[in-house]
Amino acid sequence: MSTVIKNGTVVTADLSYKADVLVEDGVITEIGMDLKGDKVLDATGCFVMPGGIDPHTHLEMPFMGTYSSDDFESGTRAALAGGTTMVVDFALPNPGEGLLDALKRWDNKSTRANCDYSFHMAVTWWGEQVFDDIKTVIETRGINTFKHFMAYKGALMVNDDELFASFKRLAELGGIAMVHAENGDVVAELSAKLLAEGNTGPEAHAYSRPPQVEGEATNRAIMIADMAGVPLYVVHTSCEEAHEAIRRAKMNGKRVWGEPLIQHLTLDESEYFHQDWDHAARRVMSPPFRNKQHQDSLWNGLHSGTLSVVATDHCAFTTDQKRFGVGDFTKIPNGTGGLEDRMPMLWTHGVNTGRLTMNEFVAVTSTNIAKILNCYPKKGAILVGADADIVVWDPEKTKTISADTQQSSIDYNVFEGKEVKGLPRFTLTRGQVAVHDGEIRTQEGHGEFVAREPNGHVNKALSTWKELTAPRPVERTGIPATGV
Ligand code: DUC
Ligand code: ZN
Ligand code: ZN
Ligand code: ZN
Repeated sequence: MSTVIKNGTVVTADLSYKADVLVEDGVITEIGMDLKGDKVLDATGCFVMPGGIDPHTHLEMPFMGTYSSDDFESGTRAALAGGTTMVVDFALPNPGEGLLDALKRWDNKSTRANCDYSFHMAVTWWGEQVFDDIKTVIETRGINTFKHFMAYKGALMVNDDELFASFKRLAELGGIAMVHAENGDVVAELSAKLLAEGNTGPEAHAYSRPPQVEGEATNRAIMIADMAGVPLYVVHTSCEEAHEAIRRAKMNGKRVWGEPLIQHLTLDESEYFHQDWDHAARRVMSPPFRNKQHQDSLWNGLHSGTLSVVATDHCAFTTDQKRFGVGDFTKIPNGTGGLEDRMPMLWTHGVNTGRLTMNEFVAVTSTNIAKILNCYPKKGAILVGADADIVVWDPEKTKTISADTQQSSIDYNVFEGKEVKGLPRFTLTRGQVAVHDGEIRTQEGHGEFVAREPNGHVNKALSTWKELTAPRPVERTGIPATGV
């Protein structure tokens, strides 16, 4: 059966034009005027865009003594409700666990996905097995991205020697390094000091992770990646210090990307000073929300192109889970949700305000990351042959965000009460209508794994210089005798 999306305006990362889109067997088979199909979806007044890709989620993740509360079913249902048609989740090995064993756990969880998905692999410890497994993961599992935590000391954090070893291995095999860039040693010390001084509330979380810890780690990761020759993707870039490091790296010809989150773009640090403990704790995530100057920096990066992708770091905990941290802010599970709200919030605060063009919106929500992850144009494109992961976007549709109507399984929403204008009329996942005017028609298990090969990205801007200065001993005459 064929489906035709009629009378809309196709909006891609490059251009906007009037056309119908024909979908057969889950892929786009024709784009043109006056197309016919068995089933018609009316896109009058709407923009027909590539479905969103959220490259940063933590679904049902064991973390800080509990599990994040959205799983692959509720998480991908939330994604589709908001126009996102693919998520990329992080598979996390336990200490000493092999990468392939961790992936097995993620394979099992993800069978419930309502939309397509892929994985990044986390490198949470270093040893011979990880060295070997990276190759197997890249060559046999269709995963080319590897995340390293520079924070969460004593748990997920890896040190600089481990970073360098892993980055070199990835450079050799064509992988991309990713970092959670915060200086974990400094965070640990600041946290202990704050607690000792009686700062136990959620606001201390923000004090314990100032922009400098992120700026320092971002710079360090960029320099280590440069020495290893590996491309670097910096997740959840939240502040000017980190953005500045990425800007400079790009200006110097390094292949480095930055990923602000919708939360950091639209919510600020005042949330942590709210009178209500629950309100503040529900917004505890790392990095924390920042002030307005940092927000401006992130928005500027998106339209100037120094920041490439808007994600969510969707890692949802219930209020009861957040309360593990009453009396000790370091025990509040870190994480906020955003999968359902990323696209409407970015449209409302980006496109409707004039900060982003519609084409830039498509670039930062879908196309850029599809290219970086090497699944373009299967994903991230409205092109013949691409998967029919499509959002038919109604720019006039409005709603007030509320936990009462959300798909996420938690009991609150960090965007509660925010008005959005611009929402999906239809969301299609490989041609199936999963959302129609707010009505959810998702199908558990419909989602398929998206394999991604290495794509030849390198980070070798200084390679000619490196050859000239390759270390070699200078042959000298007249060496003075030693010990005289
Ligand atoms: N930050 C969070 O807030 N949650 C999950 C992991 C992370 O880095
Ligand atoms: Zn992180
Ligand atoms: Zn994360
Ligand atoms: Zn309708």
